[in-house]
Amino acid sequence: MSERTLVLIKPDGVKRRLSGEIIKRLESKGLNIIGMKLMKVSEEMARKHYDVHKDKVFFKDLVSYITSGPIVAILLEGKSAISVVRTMTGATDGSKSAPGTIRGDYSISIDRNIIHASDSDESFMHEYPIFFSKNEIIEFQYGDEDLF
Ligand code: 3AN
Repeated sequence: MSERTLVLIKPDGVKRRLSGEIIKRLESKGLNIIGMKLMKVSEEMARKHYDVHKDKVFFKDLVSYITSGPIVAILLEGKSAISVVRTMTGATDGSKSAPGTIRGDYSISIDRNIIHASDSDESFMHEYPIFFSKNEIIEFQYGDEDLF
């Protein structure tokens, strides 16, 4: 079933010039980009995005990290997009995520783990309006759906 998901290439991913590599993997898998931009995250946006973690000890660090530099926000659409992208992302702790996953290949840390990806449709519905307005979502047919 076609789904949508949100990916954020976090400030460490952008600074390490991994954006192209990550976008390449997502596109090659067969996911369609329907929104994408380089942007700065305000403290208010960060607090809203990480709302579920507001009582955790690392909440303050999460907010300061995601606001520390530009991110690339990407909206994707495709078959089982949420679970497919989570599988490609790998476990939260980069030192434990499997080789072949994005974190497994590029991160060795739990708090500098390069990428965020929605973990459920509920999270996606909460998260995506923080980063995209309606007119930034481009709906079009790639026309190659039968190849995937
Ligand atoms: P994921 O990004 O894999 O869905 P979550 O939702 O459990 O992971 O956590 C959100 C973010 O909080 C993670 N991407 C990570 O950067 C950070 N985080 C999670 N657990 C810890 C922890 N124990 N210490 C520091 N940061 C953490």
